Amino acid sequence: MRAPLCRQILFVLLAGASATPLLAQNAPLSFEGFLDSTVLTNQYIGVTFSNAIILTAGNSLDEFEVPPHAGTNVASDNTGPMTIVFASPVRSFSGYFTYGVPLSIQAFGSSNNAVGSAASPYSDNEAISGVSGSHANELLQVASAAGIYKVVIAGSAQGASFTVDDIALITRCDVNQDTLTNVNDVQAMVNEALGATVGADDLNADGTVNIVDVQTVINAALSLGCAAK
Ligand SMILES: [Ca+2]
Ligand SMILES: [Ca+2]
Repeated sequence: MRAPLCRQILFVLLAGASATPLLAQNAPLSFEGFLDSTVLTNQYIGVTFSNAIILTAGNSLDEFEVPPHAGTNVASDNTGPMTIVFASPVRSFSGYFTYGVPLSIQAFGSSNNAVGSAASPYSDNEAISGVSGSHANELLQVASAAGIYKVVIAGSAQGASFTVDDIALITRCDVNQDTLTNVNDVQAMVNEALGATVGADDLNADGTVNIVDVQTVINAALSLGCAAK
């Protein structure tokens, strides 16, 4: 049986992409591949960090107290609360957090209005010195159907108070909302454009679900960012 048309198209597109960006936004942000103490800004397409720095196990990171969720790198708050701004709104933000002080995550909408928040259940969940019952790398999440444009993650006002690893984003291009943007989302978007399923994802907000919305998802699947409005 032949693959569905969109899979063939995507295969051609992927085969033609000779240099897939190293830092894809279509998968969780793992922070691997950076040198220790790299200041995070706009290395991930469509995601802008402030007050964030890479820590590497065995170097700046005490991995016994603050183990990575996976791999060897994490991001940490640097000189103050970490802010993450999204070029295109996300429906959900989550990550695996280890903290030495109580943590709060505030989510903001298009007019800087509060749209969600989360707080750490413990005051300290470090692997060795954390409070009884806690565990390192706790999953914290904020979500808003209206769209999250910015999150502010606050521990100590001076920074150096928490780490985060494997940040997962659900963008509007992640049609099936599984935190990955890939051929399955392209297929789902094609089905909507063909009328085979309900056209729920008018990504460019022009009042119709068609090939333009499909192209938007293809671009996101190719790690070019999700340009949905
Ligand atoms: Ca998906
Ligand atoms: Ca549209």
